[in-house]
Amino acid sequence: MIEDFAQGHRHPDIVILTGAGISRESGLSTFRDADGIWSKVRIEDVATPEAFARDPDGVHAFYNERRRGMAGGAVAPNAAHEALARLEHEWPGAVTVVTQNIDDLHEKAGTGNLIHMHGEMLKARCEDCGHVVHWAGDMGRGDSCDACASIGAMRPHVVWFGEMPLEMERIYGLLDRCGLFLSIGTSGNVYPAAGFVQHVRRRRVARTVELNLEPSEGASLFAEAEYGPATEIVPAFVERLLEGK
Ligand code: BJW
Repeated sequence: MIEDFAQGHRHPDIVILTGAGISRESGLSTFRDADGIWSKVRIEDVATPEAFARDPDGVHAFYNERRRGMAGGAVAPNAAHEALARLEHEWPGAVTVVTQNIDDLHEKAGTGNLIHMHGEMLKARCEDCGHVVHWAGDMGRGDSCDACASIGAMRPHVVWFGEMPLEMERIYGLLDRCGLFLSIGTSGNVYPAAGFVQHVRRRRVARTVELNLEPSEGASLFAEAEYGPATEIVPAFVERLLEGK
């Protein structure tokens, strides 16, 4: 670490990468845990552009069911989301949450400085013209685009395997400037997010911390780690950070 801290930058910019584990205690499934989404459906059937081209109805059905579970406000942010929103508001430096999650729990908790690198469940995108629009109901092949009127081209605004995650240039810019990189509730299986810690470590000036239920795939790459449920370890970590400990 931590030259940033040691050199007197007591409140360096913070980048926080979050994954499905932070929303688990709000009732949303993770992907790779024993009861996770990928234990019930195959990635190749629902989370690739090829799957959507082959079976749009099947892919729409998968996302419609998950969207129904989230729309209507039944899913609420938990203490971990709330602690990160508090950090953003109370930390004197910049705090940015880069989430792999497509749920809206960070924004519901009050996080404003937020990048959804894998897209958002409650948005649709037109494959023909790229128009992105809020979408809370079911989506299907009969839907048309508000902007170009194309029918059948609306798709979930999410990033599937083989597609480029969103806002990567901005994210790497933030990683290049941060003095603390926190990774919360992610298994470290999916790139490029899984490579962020190595990117930050190359600079040798930033503190890297993993907060997860158990050691992730890339746990050994972090200088520090704490393990336990997000609703316990994230608020405690934020509290210590704000107290300067
Ligand atoms: C708790 C907890 C509690 C539980 N408290 N913690 C070889 C072949 C093919 C492709 C590749 C390849 N090698 C690399 C790639 C690239 C590929 C990739 O990474 N594949 C790997 C599988 C190897 N990546 C991509 O394709 C990405 N794009 C890309 O690389 O573009 C570049 C490019 C493009 C084109 C040409 C050339 C280059 C895109 C990846 C898109 C991922 N999309 C998904 C679906 C999004 C929509 C949806 O939700 O349906 O994103 S997959 C899924 O995984 C989702 C998640 O965001 C992502 C990460 O999962 P996450 O969040 O880590 O969840 P889990 O379940 O894995 O882990 C949960 C963790 O929480 C666990 O550790 C638990 O212990 C913990 N936990 N309860 C705290 N209470």
